[in-house]
Amino acid sequence: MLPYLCLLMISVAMAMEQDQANIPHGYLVPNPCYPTVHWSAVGHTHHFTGSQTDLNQFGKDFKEAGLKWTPELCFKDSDGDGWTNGHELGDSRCVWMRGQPEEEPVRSHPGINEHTHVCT
Ligand SMILES: [Ca+2]
Repeated sequence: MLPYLCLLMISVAMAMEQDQANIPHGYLVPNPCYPTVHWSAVGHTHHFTGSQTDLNQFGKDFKEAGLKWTPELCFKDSDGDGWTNGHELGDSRCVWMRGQPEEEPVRSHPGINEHTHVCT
């Protein structure tokens, strides 16, 4: 049982790394509760673990976009905080492409509304 659990955890971690590379600043999204900690599972409700059952709205929108950074996903405000996903992730003009440097710094988390999120 333990080897299967380890394989599952490794495959989840590898999938998250692939997903992080598909969005601007995917490795640097700040945790609204702990600014010095990055939220590595950006599309999930928990900052470092991810499963298909705990997707936040950005994760659902990212999945709907085919796990790619598209103009539609970029211009969307997934967490409803008034800022587009692109603005929060440092791509206000929605021109970023995988592997390219970002034009702006990351500002906030696109799937966690900092105005309503309760830190526990
Ligand atoms: Ca937003």
